[in-house]
Amino acid sequence: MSHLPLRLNNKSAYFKKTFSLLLCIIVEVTDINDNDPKFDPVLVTKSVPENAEVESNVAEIKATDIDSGFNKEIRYSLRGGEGRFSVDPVSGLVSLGAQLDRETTAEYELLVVAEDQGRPARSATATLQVQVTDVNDNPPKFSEPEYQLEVLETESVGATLLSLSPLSLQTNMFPSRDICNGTTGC
Ligand SMILES: [Ca+2]
Ligand SMILES: [Ca+2]
Ligand SMILES: [Ca+2]
Repeated sequence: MSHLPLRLNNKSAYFKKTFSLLLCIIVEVTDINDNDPKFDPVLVTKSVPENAEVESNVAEIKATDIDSGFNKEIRYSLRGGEGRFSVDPVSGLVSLGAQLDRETTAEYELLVVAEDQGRPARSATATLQVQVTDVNDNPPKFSEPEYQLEVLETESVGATLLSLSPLSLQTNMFPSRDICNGTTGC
């Protein structure tokens, strides 16, 4: 809004007197929605343990908009994430919407959309990468529930009969065991 003073002069020869009038004109510049919302940064990476509680906070992704009024009022929404995440439409706070399982999905890539309330609306996106970290929540398992062997009675003591590798669903945990023709290790 600007105030523009205008001075009008009226010099009358008859009255030999000067009258002046000060007129104030108010010019109000109305905003148009000519700016997109902006994320900074546009890529956020977060680590979340697979046993994190539902509704716990994951990240706060904020955008700004230099317009005014409705043209800068931002609402947030999410794309992707298989329904396991939700975002507060006003604050941009991303939280866990369902239980995670690293052994099923170890990483999610979400698109956070910020849309202003102008007419027409303008929008921007940011990427949120969620890396699900491992928790020791699975016991080791053998690939078969039962193994059968035939062993010659002439088999020498200490010979390897079967090599078993119990499979673990956890990361970096693949123990192995040899079954030998004896009561102790081969
Ligand atoms: Ca504007
Ligand atoms: Ca805007
Ligand atoms: Ca696990």
